[in-house]
Amino acid sequence: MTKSILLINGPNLNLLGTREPETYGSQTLQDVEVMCVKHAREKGMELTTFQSNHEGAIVDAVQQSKDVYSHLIMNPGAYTHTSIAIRDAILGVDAKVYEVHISNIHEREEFRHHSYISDIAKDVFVGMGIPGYIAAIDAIAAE
Ligand code: CA2
Repeated sequence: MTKSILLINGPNLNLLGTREPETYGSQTLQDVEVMCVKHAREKGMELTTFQSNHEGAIVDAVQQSKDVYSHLIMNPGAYTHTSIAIRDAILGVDAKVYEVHISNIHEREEFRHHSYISDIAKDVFVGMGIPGYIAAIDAIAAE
């Protein structure tokens, strides 16, 4: 079966490349999305992108991914640390979930140390910068 990936980025990740380059790099979200689509295609997979600043819209996207995508790559942004709703939506789909964080959430403020997603994710990539998204695509290709 061809693997199909939905890449979901959460709140404020639309600001990538516009500020805080020391934490989040200098590539824009569009740069990252184009790079991920190309990289997935090179590995023989289809990747679709989605970004929202709204928790409910992310819940909707996860629900609607059911039976459409075999894998989700998710950077839920700050909702990582707060959202039982996104966790519950993930538990309702069969897709394997790979969690990505550009920064190392475990070396930042205490409130970023806990993720509601990590224990239900197949793998977690933190603190690798933007290449963490590529690492997640490679991990899916290698399954
Ligand atoms: O390290 C990550 O990828 C985070 O998911 C990013 C979230 C943060 O709340 C998480 O704790 C860790 C914040 C995203 C903010 O993105 C920006 C990007 C550029 C400029 C400003 C914000």
